[in-house]
Amino acid sequence: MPIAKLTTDERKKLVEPLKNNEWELVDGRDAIKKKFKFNDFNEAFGFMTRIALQADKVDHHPEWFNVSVGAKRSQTNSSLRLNSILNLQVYNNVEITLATHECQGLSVRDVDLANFIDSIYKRQ
Ligand code: HBI
Repeated sequence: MPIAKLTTDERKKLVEPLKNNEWELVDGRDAIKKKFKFNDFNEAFGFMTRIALQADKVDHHPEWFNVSVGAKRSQTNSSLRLNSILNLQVYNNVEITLATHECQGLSVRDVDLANFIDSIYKRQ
């Protein structure tokens, strides 16, 4: 059975609660995204590992970036150097986008994975 895009009613019931929990709709695409923050890379990667194991189990995969909060392109070289000296450039942020390629939009698989992700996230 091919997977179906969520209906309007399903979006009200299933996506609205996620939006109240910091998930956002992605511009120009039927997908949801959320940023997660951790104390350090170790915690961020531990979180990603648990999601990766679940993704493998349910055969549904996130699009994600593991980024550093202090390493923006707009920063000057000297402030990037300072970050590295002070060890502030830790890859402690994870940005996750969920969508279902098969139906080219949001499906119940994204809702399930988002709820799993929220259930293991320990807010800093
Ligand atoms: N992950 N996000 C996402 N969307 C999919 O449609 C998807 C997936 N992981 C695996 C998967 N589909 C497989 O079912 C197909 O690639 C065969």
